[in-house]
Amino acid sequence: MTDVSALNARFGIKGKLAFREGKGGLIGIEVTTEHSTAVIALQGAQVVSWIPAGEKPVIWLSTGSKFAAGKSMRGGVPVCWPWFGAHATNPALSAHGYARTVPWDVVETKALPDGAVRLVFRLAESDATRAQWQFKTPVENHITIGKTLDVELVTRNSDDKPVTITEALHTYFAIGDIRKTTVTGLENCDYLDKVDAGSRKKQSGAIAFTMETDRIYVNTKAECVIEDTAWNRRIHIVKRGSQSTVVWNPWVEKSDKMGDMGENGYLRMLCVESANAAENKVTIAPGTEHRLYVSYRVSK
Ligand code: TA6
Repeated sequence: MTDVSALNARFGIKGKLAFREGKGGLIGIEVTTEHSTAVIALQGAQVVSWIPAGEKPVIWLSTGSKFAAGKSMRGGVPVCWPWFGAHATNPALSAHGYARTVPWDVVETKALPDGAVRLVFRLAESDATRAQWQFKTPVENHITIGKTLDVELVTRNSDDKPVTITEALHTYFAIGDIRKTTVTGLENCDYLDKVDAGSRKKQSGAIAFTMETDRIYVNTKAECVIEDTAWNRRIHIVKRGSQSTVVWNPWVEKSDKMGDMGENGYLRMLCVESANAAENKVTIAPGTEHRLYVSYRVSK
């Protein structure tokens, strides 16, 4: 179902949740609660905005982002699945998998007793997806909009053999100034430094940003905190079912080359991605499921 009026008839919630046709013909879902507002793109089941009441936006979306069927959006909470980064064997396949650029179906929308709104999406499999991924692994994205933003990616193995995936909730956070921002929680963690030929290093102290930064922290279940001194706030990142945390800022040269980061976009964004990547790939036994969960909140 991709017709806005039919979606509103079946899944709309008066005063809380409405489907709209957005830029590039993509369908957006506008969620309004007493605690926060959000916008979710149906393509990729991708949160593209989350604004707690009385706060600045927490999720960043580039002013230069493209909006078109089959194209990834620059910002929000992209779902990287069923692989993270380059495909292991086929360079012709898109980095970060296909989940973020294909249609998803709405399974359920619900107004919760605490004032939050919950949405469940399922990736719409097709010949195009099956051509890239031959396993029977239905995947859902469960999103709760409330005092926190909770996202849970659920992969079920309906196949008769184990299936191995890598994945990430590739979240772009909005910050005041990357040069005045640090990340805590990953002290003493090993990481693979993608701007230094993937060499393995150990984190010493908080992460500060003075150049392109692209690191996969491995074997960590730690909560992270983005310390945003420019906007005088903290963003707390809690996760479950994730052994990797990716920290990325493209800095100025790469940002200019990317073409969809907007004017000096790199200054106002930071990716802290809850993932299972590199050595932390996940093998799901037949008949079982794997859940990757994050919860975001802000504090002063
Ligand atoms: O998660 C960090 C990263 O893998 C970077 O290396 C950079 O490529 C970024 O993702 C953006 O990837 P995308 O495919 O969305 O342009």
